[in-house]
Amino acid sequence: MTYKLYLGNRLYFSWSIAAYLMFNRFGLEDQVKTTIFRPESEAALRPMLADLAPARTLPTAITPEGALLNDSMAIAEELASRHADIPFWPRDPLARGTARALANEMHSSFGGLRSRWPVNLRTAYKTVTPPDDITPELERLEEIWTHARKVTGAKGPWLCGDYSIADAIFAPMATRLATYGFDTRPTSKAYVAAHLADPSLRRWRAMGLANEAELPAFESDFEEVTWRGPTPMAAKAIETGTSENDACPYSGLPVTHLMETQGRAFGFCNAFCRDKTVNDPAAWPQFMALLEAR
Ligand SMILES: N[C@@H](CCC(=O)N[C@@H](CS)C(=O)NCC(=O)O)C(=O)O
Repeated sequence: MTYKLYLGNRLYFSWSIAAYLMFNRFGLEDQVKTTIFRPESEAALRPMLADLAPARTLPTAITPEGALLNDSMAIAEELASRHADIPFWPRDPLARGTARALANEMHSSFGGLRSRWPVNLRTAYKTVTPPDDITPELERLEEIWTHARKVTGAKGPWLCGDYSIADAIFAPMATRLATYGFDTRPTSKAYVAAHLADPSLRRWRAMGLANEAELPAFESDFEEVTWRGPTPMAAKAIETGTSENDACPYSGLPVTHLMETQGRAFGFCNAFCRDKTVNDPAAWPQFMALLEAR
């Protein structure tokens, strides 16, 4: 079974992050062929999406039978129906109902935050004072995230027990709070930190930093500060050296591009595989297996 998935620039396209997580975070990454569109602005996007009519929005997933899923929640629900063995939604009915309510509220609301503060995984800004229309939305997020954890008795970092669709759909919002420094309320702070530490999201960001252009249309003039997620293990690309491995940890192909970490050299089959690893080595299990093998 192979899905096709069409997404936007990894650093800026909010719903695309959620759709990627729906495949990557739930173990379906081997069943999907992903295409990334890189328009210079949202306005430049529409002509690029002619083949995704009638909706022409990102994300879009196409099922093996050809159904065109042009909406994040449609992708979520269709995957949940098709893969009953994967707990996209919590199994417990109380937790499931709560997760559905929250996911759908995210999808239909928070227009202030979504329009004023674009997702930007490239950087974080010094905390800005939220405009008046955003403060109630920040309070609402804190309220519903706290409510979900309380009624479902969530003990771990996620809203309704194990990571579910509700968490995937809130991931872009969590990064937004981190980028603009709004992760200050207690539940929000812990929840945002959990997303920023999540390896699936870290891989997406590491790939974005490796491969996506910085687009002025999505950037702000605020003062930039260090990314609010975990500090990545230090690593850098190198031109010469002797790689400990002969085969790329991702593709198995011969090594052509080198990276150094902890005074050791490792090789990859192309610049993208190398650079995504340089950006956050610990997010990549295949690389960590190599690092820890000796
Ligand atoms: N309801 C859609 C919204 C998708 C959406 O608005 N995508 C934007 C980019 S984040 C887009 O494709 N805009 C281009 C356009 O509307 O022409 C979903 O949840 O997936």
